[in-house]
Amino acid sequence: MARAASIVSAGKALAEGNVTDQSGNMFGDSPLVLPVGGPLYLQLKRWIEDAIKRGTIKPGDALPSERDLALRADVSRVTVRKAVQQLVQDGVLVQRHGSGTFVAAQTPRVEQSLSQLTSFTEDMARRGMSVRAEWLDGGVYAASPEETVILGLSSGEQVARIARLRLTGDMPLAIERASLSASVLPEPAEIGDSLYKYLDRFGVRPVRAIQRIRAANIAEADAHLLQVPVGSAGLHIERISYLATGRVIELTRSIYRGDTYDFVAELRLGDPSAGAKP
Ligand code: 16G
Repeated sequence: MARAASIVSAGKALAEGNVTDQSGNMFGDSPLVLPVGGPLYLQLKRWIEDAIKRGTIKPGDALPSERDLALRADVSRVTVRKAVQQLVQDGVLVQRHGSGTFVAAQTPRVEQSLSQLTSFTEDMARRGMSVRAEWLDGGVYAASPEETVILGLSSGEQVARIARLRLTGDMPLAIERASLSASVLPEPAEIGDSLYKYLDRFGVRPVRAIQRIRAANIAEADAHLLQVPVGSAGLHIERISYLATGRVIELTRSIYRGDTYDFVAELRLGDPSAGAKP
């Protein structure tokens, strides 16, 4: 009986958008009132998602233990585990070994114009966001046949390769793998924080680029670096950049997190006959 009464009062609190108890504990001590409809684990998943949306549970907050949640939601521990697993897969919750399950940090959405040839550093600075790079690889190598063709290298010419994880604060946003002729960049480590700043210094900053974007499911190694679940949505971007002379200066292939980036292009009414074959 007592339990039925507390469910009613929790339901009233939920309807009023307040699920914290008087002690200020984010989950309170009262039973969770799950939304109706669908399998139990999805009801619990929706309850947790709603609590995050309302701000009742905030990024970084720890989730109560599986046992606690099962008791409070009046469901089995298997149901709790299933709901939590799905939320971890969706990137809503993160599990840290030995310390529990937490609400994931909120990912900022970044809008990037597709009509400006800017660098990662400039894009972030314009938004007032911090930027840093973690080096994954950097060195001078024998060029692959593909690099030789795209970069227009003469036979036997070497390439400088730079692979970097790009982050804002602690949040990884993209992995960029660039190849340039080693004659342009003989010491890859010398680029410092920004490749384009380095190229600018030597008068070889690109003035034009062709960028190809396609959807990609992020594979295991990259997912690990980007701190997203394996197979989550990403954008594979290839940028081939040119000097004013028409020479290709850069071939960069990147994986951007799909949950953080919006690429935006301004479209204008064009001449419908342009591009039509005679
Ligand atoms: C951008 C470019 C990348 C370029 C980098 C230089 C895209 C998809 N890629 O991220 O091709 O190498 O900027 O940035 O926009 P940095 O000067 O900060 O090193």
